[in-house]
Amino acid sequence: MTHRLCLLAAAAAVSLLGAALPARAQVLQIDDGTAETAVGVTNNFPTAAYLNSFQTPAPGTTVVSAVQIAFGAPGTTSPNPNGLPIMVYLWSDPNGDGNPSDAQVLGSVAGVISSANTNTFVSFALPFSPQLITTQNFFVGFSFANIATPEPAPAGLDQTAPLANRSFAGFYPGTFDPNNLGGNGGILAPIENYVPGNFLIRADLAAVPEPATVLGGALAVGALGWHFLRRRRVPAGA
Ligand SMILES: [Ca+2]
Ligand SMILES: [Ca+2]
Repeated sequence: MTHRLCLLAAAAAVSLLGAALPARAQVLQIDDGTAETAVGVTNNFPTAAYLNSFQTPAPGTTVVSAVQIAFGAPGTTSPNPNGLPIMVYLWSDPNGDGNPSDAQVLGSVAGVISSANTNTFVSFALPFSPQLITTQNFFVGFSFANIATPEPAPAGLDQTAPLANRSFAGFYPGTFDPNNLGGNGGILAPIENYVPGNFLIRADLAAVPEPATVLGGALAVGALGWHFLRRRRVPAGA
């Protein structure tokens, strides 16, 4: 009976530790939430891709569940891009160097630009599977085919404290191939080659159990078990 109670107490301790250290979703971002400017497409390169590079927190475990994008920038003089179609992508980074010239599409979802020029993040859930990231880095972003003149500027850019080699833009003259960002007859480069900043494009990571929870539970079981054995060895009346 005592043994059973002890096991129940251990289970309760694990449960409490689990509650104290819950698995939490995480958002990866390289922007401060406000865009100071926005970029569009260049002449004769009607399709553009805008993407951010992120280091994978735990390759083989990290799962990207959604991409958040804030379009445009407050005060921009470019035409409002609301309602225009985009494709949202999650890419792997096969050689793990953080540069998307070799990026391969893990999945994509069609979307529409909304809430432009307001620093409002729009979430695009990734319905495909898997969104598991096994490479050291990965990319999230969107492509946009311009059909208007003057050109809208859908990609919001945070210029407050820009990080180099984290935001990239590709411009393509013909059919866009998201599995060939470094070729395709286009130009792929860090955005600071044109204007410094980082895109307001974020990655939502799905919750995974935190190692501390598992370790804490194991320690709790071990401590209670040791306590139980110690009590058993103490002579009655001592
Ligand atoms: Ca800013
Ligand atoms: Ca690469």
